[in-house]
This record gives sequence, C-alpha cells and structure tokens, in this order.
Amino acid sequence: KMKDMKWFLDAHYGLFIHWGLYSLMEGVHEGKEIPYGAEWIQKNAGIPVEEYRKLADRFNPVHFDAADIVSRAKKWGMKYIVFTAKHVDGFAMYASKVSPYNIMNTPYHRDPLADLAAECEKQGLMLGIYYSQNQDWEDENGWGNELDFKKNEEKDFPKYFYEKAIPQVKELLTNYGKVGLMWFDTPYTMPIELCEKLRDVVNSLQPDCLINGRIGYDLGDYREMADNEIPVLPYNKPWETPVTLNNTWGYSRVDEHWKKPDEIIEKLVSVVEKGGNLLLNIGPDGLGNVPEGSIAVLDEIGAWLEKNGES
Ligand code: FUL
Repeated sequence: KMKDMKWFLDAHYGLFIHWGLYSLMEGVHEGKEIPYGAEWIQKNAGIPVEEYRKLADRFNPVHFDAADIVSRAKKWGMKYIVFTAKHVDGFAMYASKVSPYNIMNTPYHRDPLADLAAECEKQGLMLGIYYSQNQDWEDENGWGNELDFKKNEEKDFPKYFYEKAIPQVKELLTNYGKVGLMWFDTPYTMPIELCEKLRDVVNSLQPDCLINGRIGYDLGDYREMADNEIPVLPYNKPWETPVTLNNTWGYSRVDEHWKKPDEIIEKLVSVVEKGGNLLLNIGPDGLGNVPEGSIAVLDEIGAWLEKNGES
C-alpha cells in the first residue's frame, strides 16, 4: 500500500525539538565549552555513563509548556513537529515501560511527549518522533559507547535492538495516537536486515507513518539531507533538511550565534522551490524554556510568512 504523503508534501516547514538530559549541561563540562552539538556532550566530553545518568536526578523542567510550543509553531507557520523521544544518549523523554532510563524517573515525573501529542492533535499540527535506533550510549549493546562498554564490533547489537529499540518504537507508535513520521538517525553500519525489520514494525503499527531517510539503505519514504544541507538542484523524491538556528541542536548557553531571519527565509524559499521541507530546530534548556534568541528569529520569520507566504 502506498502511504499518504500529502500532508508532508504540503507542509514545507516544521519544528524540530532537541531536548533531553544533555540540555541541563548547557554545552559546558567542568567549566569548559565542549565543541560540536551540545546533545553529544556525554561522548564529546568523555563523561562516564554512571556520571551522566545522574543528570536524571535533577531533571525537573517545570517550564516546559507543550501548549505554548505548539501554538507558537503554528504562529511561526509550521505544519509539523518532530520531538526527540530518545537521542543518542539513550534517555527516553517519554514514559517508557521498556527501560527505566526515562523521564518518569526524574523529579519531573511527567510525559512531555504525551503533552505534545495531545496539543498537536488539538491544535492541528502533525506529530513526528525522533528515535535514535542505532546509537544508544546507556545500553551496553547499543552502538556508540566504547568508553563504558565493549568495542562496537564486540557488542551484542541484536540484543539491544530486539530488547530495547524495537519495543520502544512499538511504545511510541502505540501510545501517542497518530504519528506522522518516525525520524531515525545515524544508522552508520547497522545491518540491512535490522533496518528492514524496523521499517516493517513501523509500517505494521501505523501504515501511513512516514519513515525518514536516515533509517539507512534508502529504505525511507523520503530523503533526508545532511544536517543543514540544501541541495543545489530540485530533488526528484520527497525530501527534508534539518536546520539549526545556531550551531548546535541541544541547548547551549555558550552558543548565541543565531542565524539572521533573512538567512533562514532565504533557505526556506530555496527549500520550497526545490520541493522539500525545512525542519528548523529549537533546543529548550534544562528547565524547558525555549531560548529567547530562537524565539526572536522564529517570530520574525513567522511575520514574514504571514505577509508573503502561501502556507
Ligand atoms: C545528527 C545528530 O548527530 C545530531 O545530534 C542531530 O540529532 C542531527 C539532527 O542529526 O546527525
């Protein structure tokens, strides 16, 4: 059965939300700014998992306001939201029964994905879910953590895959209503059989749920460009490009290098002309606040779209 892609082809513009335990670290470890994405700080700063996981003990983002974020996204002209349910650190930002490493076991003790899903439904935006299927730095068999666990090649990856990744993807596609797309990432050398298995699980649970290109091996329903990449020519298949407003996905207190609204508008126009979607990122902080710098830029783009856009 062919999937119904109309909403995606019509969307043009979506909101990416990178938010997790790493947001508490704000891009800084032991007083030092850690370069590259703040959401990768566990690895980039060489933090042992037993230390990193302690962030959960003080994760209490009481300012996170799903209704506010969804209504802002609408006002900004966006048609869908993609939320990091589990990023490479392996921490589930939703109520997971599969792994205790999840947001219910923090002082916050609340499921932000449930809140976002309800608001998307209510306010008429499509919900997408980011899930790191290959990398998981908390699971001894997930790809990527060679500091605390065995070398990647020596791990029992299928054990992680069948006992954590697949069951969590099933939770995500069962407990949050209609999911417009599953956003997978960094597949690296994941074996094709497992990527196909993952695709089949998504398709069997929600036949119209789109799968992005980073599932690997061209198994996705649309092509995912590289981070911040805009192709020179129109692309002959549905596509999307994820774009940052500064130089990181996760929140960083030291990165205030906000792109100018004009620069993003130019990118958006270029993406739309070439038949793609722009997925523009915000990184809420450890309390759940959306950085003022990104709100200012997004407000201006939204005002421009209201005047000039057709969407
Ligand atoms: C990348 C990841 O490594 C980043 O952390 C981020 O999630 C970006 C959208 O995709 O490949």
